[in-house]
Amino acid sequence: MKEMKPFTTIEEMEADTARLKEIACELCIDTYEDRKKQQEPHCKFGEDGICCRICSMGPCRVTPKGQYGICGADAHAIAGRHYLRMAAAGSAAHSDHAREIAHVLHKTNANGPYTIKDPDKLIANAKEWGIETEDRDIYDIAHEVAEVGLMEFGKPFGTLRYLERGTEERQKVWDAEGIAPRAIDREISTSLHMTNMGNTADAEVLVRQSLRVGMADGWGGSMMGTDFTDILFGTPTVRSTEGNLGVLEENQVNIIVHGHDPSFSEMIVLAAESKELLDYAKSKGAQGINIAGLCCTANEATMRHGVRMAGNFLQQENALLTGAVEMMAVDVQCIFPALGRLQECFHTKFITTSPICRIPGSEYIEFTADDAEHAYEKAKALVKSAIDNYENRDRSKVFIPEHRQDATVGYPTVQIIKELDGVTNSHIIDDPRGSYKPAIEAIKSGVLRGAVAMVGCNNPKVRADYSHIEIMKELMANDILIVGSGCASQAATKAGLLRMDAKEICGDGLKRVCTLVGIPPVLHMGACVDISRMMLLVTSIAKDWGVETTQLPIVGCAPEWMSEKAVAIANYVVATGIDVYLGIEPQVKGSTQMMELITEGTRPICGAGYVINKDPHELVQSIIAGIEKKREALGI
Ligand code: SF4
Ligand code: MSK
Repeated sequence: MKEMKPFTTIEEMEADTARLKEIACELCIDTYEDRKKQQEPHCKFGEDGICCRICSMGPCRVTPKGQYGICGADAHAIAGRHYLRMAAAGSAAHSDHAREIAHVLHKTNANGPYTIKDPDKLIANAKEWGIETEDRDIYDIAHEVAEVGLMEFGKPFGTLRYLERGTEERQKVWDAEGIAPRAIDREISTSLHMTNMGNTADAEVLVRQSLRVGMADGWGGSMMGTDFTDILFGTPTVRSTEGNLGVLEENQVNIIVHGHDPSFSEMIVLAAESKELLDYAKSKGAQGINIAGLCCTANEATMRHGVRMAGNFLQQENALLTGAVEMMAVDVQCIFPALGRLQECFHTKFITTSPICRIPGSEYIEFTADDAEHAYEKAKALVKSAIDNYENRDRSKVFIPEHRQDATVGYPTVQIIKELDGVTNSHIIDDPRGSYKPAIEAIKSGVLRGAVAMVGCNNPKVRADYSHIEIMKELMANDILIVGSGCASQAATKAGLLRMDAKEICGDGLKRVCTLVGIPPVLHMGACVDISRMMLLVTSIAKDWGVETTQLPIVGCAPEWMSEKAVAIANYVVATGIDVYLGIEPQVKGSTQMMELITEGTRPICGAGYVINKDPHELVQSIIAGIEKKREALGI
């Protein structure tokens, strides 16, 4: 029998980081670990969410001698307002990303550079929105879909169109509880208004608006971002790739794309594939051009092109510290400003491309939808400049860690349905969506106990990737299928859990399903914006099963989250009726009422809430117990 390739352990990953950290020390440059130490201990008021600087009478802090801010706001109001502002900022980030994609869709034309890669999805979206499709040019349809989509950001009346994709029961809950979002920008703006000085001080109301602004993300901006990205660049399909810093190549021009918005990285990938630039790279002594991704841009590019993933959030400095990167080109979100100083120690060109993300120390070359027609030419110029930079690489400074793992990626909902429908080979041919019934049968029979959406970032408050990997392994051993996105799925990639043979460490049931269907036990579903795909997956399963989303043995887990986007996500997942297990405490601990509201207080509103535990081993046990409780309630 062929020997199984070893998984990469957390200790091996940490040894790579330690070696790269030594390089940083030799160069007298700090990394996040140093800066974390310098920040410790964290400000207790900030950590507990009871410091307010919303107006210039403050900052006000809640202390034993001062229970109220100058205006009279108590700890619950202060923590609640801070929490809502986080959710609103997260929703703004995802949704503004989607808005840019909508503008790119509006700029498509048959001559490129942006074209329509998934016309079926475009037509389905057009029909859903009542847009005429018969006998129309595909680009006319695309432009109208983009316009209608853009109206979702600011329409004066009604609620978001995508809410109709929810189950009937969810739609009733959202309406009855006043958490059905109106226009996306309206919810973000309302949240900022409510938390402006002299407005809402009632924590319960602030939490309810957090659900609503989260919904504006998950069932608005993120969902649109995902759909329009598929229309533009193709709905992902299953692909083989590799992950971890070992994907950087000793003898090739290494270009890293980093961030979230794929409209820019798509052009870089296409440019790097051109014969002209490949020949040029060879003329400069390189064996090829190696594009690798970081964070969610990596997830987007790998799902559509098989681009290899250099790593997740806390690996961005490590990537530069290898000394082997000719260019790091970033778009938006999750980009350390530290990269601007770090690149000065190497030959690496650090390129920022979005007016949303300008960083000192970078070279700014703007890519926006406004100038879409020149995007490919600009990408070619960037790739050429990376090639020119290859000769400047100082080989005495290069250390590329050897760890890299095979991975199978690319499981959006359509792909999952296709794969899982094969569990019993009982395709329901009269259902155009396909059917989740075989997968449901697997859950009902107990072959699979349930499913967990593993999502979220890294956070130096906990050991990098440790919680992700420990939790996933335990879930796999307990026959719980995992769908992953964002940096969580890259943690799985680096460990080797996206390999087909990762089924060998699963329980018998999950192993059988993986073998029968030919899937890895962790299904890579994309970027953090793609968690909206998971909402549709859960909705479809609930519909096919004939139960409510709250009843399903399916939960979300973000053990290492850090971004405000994660707060928006957690809110829309809860509002969709799915419990969320968190390994990092939201900064509201200074308010007992807020802690109660986010863990229990949302349950009477939407049937779900948070479970928070910093210990990953305890957290995973509570996930398993939660899933088993749902199974018991369903009588399965
Ligand atoms: Fe202080 Fe109230 Fe102003 Fe906040 S809003 S800084 S609690 S006075
Ligand atoms: S990149 S939001 S660190 S998942 Fe999406 Fe990763 Fe979190 Fe950024």
